[in-house]
Amino acid sequence: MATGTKRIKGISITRPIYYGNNALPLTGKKANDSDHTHKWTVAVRGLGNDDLSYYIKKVTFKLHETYPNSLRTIEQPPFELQETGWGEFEILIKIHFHPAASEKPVSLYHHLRLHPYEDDVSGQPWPKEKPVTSYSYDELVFNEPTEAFYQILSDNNALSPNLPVKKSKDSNIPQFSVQMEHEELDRLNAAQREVHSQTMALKQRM
Ligand code: SLL
Repeated sequence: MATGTKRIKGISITRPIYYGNNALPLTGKKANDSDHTHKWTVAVRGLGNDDLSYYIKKVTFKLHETYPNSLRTIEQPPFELQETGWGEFEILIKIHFHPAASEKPVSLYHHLRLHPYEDDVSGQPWPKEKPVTSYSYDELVFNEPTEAFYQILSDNNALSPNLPVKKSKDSNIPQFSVQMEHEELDRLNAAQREVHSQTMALKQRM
């Protein structure tokens, strides 16, 4: 067996990623020349925009069949794809890892989002010039990595995920952060208290 292909027992490594899209309405000449209404970018990104190419070899994006050459391959960072179009659809994102990892590609599904489904946080209708963003945060888990892959990850100081502490003010980038996790937890706790108090009130009435 070649060196580095041995797997390290009992270890698992996690890498954080964002995947999703930004979209803006098309304006001017471009909008008039075709039935396309939006320009959008679908991307796989690291935290704080770090270059993921030390462990990701390529990313493929499978678009709707209405697109010419609907299987697009991005072999260099940033692993993103810009397009224009008229409709929302599901994109199959496949992440292929560095050969030393001996890992199967990971498939992720992203629903391309072009339209704001809600008002702006200010309660105002969504401003036209504000990009619509839809990103998911996930952690890739590598169980029993090969020695070579472990080496690559540790050389890049990447053995544990590090979610940003605060939410970013830039609405173009994903907003996942420790702060957001805490806010979500607060909302869940509040909902749980509400359910409890309604249950108690109902019980009393009965
Ligand atoms: C819908 N089920 O009807 C979806 C399909 C497909 C979007 C959306 C094609 C662009 C092109 C395009 O925007 N397809 O013609 O190159 O909403």
